[in-house]
Amino acid sequence: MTDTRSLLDIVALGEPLIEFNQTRAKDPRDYVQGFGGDTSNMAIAAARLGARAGYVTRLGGDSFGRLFRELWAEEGVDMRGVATDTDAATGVYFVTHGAQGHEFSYLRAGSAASRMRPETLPLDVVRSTRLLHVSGISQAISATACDTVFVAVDEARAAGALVTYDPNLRLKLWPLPRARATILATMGRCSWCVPSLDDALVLFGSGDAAGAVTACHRAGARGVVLKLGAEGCIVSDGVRQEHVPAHRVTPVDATGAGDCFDGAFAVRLLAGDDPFTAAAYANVAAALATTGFGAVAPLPRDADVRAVLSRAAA
Ligand code: KDG
Repeated sequence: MTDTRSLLDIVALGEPLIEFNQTRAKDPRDYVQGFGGDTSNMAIAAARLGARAGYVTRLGGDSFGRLFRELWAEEGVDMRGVATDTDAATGVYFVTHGAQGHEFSYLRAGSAASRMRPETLPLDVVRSTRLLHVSGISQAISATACDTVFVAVDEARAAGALVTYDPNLRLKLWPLPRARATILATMGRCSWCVPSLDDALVLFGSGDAAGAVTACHRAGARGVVLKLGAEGCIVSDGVRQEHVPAHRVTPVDATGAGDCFDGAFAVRLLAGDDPFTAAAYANVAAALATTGFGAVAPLPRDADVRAVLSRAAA
């Protein structure tokens, strides 16, 4: 008989990053310390929205690694898949804000997470989830992390899990031809590919939103959600395609909004929503995530999202 206590709804795999986010104070050297890392953001978003979420990564044996363990414990994110490398560091990134939006600067080369490799993958965790979430960043940080993602995806699928995949293209981490080859190969293995329009246009070289959805399907993605930022998203289950409008807010910082969308979409899919309804919920969650500073602090709870949805329906 299966021990249902060990089953998780959602497991994300990747690299958590300690965040230093530039404040709007007069001194541009003022930063507030927070937490980031796309897949960790996704797992926390999913936990706040009611899922049994877990995370797979490696942390450094440093105070930043300990901060992450405290954070995930507070957020109820299962850490059976988290290991510590005493001789490596936890990655860090800085967020600065300018006319073009936010910019990331990384201190992560050689980090503990980049040392992930297939032999150390916690197979029990990956095989005991209903949905695995991975990203292009999880693959870009090192060749062994990339191999680990492929093994995790194959193992999760073999165990019957859904796989969601956000290409999260970061050209500071890898060159476009390698990113493109890896990302297209991964699209062919996922249940739902959830790219941003900006990333898709770079990946596919040209085109428009409709062309990007078609290109993701051609690469093998069974379902596609193309995230359009303030314009909402386009959802295609391979048969039906629909534009799902955004919830309008006044954004303060969009860091992590796409990750919040991914978490919310996954939570609602697993709860039994059709993908269009799940995307409408995720649009609201992602919009609320832009109303505060940092990737994690403003992630909403289910009640916050429901309050907006019921106001809109009234
Ligand atoms: O989506 C937000 C993430 O990009 C941010 O938290 C940092 O994971 C990060 C990265 O590698 O850019």
